[in-house]
Amino acid sequence: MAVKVITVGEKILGTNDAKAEENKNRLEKNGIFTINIMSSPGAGKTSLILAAIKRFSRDIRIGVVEGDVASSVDAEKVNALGIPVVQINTGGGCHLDAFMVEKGLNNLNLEEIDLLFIENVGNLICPNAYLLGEDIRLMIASMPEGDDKPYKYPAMFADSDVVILNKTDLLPYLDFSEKSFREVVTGLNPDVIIFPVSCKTGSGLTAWFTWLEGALKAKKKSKSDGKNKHS
Ligand SMILES: Nc1nc2c(ncn2[C@@H]2O[C@H](COP(=O)(O)OP(=O)(O)O)[C@@H](O)[C@H]2O)c(=O)[nH]1
Ligand SMILES: [Mg+2]
Ligand SMILES: [Zn+2]
Repeated sequence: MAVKVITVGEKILGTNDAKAEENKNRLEKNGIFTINIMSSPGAGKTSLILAAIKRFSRDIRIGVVEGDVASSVDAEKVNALGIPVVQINTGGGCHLDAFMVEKGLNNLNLEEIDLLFIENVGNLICPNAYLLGEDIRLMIASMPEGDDKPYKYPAMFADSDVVILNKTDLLPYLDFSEKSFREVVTGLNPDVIIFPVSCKTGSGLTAWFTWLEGALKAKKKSKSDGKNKHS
């Protein structure tokens, strides 16, 4: 099936949070665990999503909202694996907002999704300022970007629940200190969980998948506890 592409304009920040809350309630009602994936362009958002699809799609119903300035190349890759996906084109906008995500949700069958990935355009400056309705915010930093990025873009690291440090396979070619990276990131965000991985070799992905499985189970449990309370 062809990928659905929606072109959207940007809304002002003030009204975003109310719409994000609406999205969150809608996603909650459908028992969907939602991950907002942020990073610079090329850090590995699509690669991480595709790896999770390959690992989990037999057991877990996955859906994807792809946000890009233009094109549907990432959505085509997800679509090729038979996963429901909708492409949002921001037409120049450098982040997704809750209104754009709502349009995406309108084009997915939410009753048939347990885990939703939102790929959030690609920049380290502003996406953290826009709630979308997600359960967790995941930031990908890749080793070739350098270990000083948390100094330069502190808000992105401070506002994330999980940091994936990708492209560890390239370490032999780089001057990257994981120790220094960790120190700065945990200084900004003491509760953050950091997973060093390589989407290329698969190294480190098991730890991330195990964490994700745990989060999905906890979500399911809180949903069934909530149901029992109200019955
Ligand atoms: N060496 C290496 N390359 C990677 C890794 N993960 C992704 N890439 C490559 O980095 C480029 C950008 O990846 P992509 O997932 O499209 O990044 P996105 O723009 O954040 O979605 C592609 O050429 C990927 O094949 C990795 O762990 N190691
Ligand atoms: Mg991508
Ligand atoms: Zn922006």
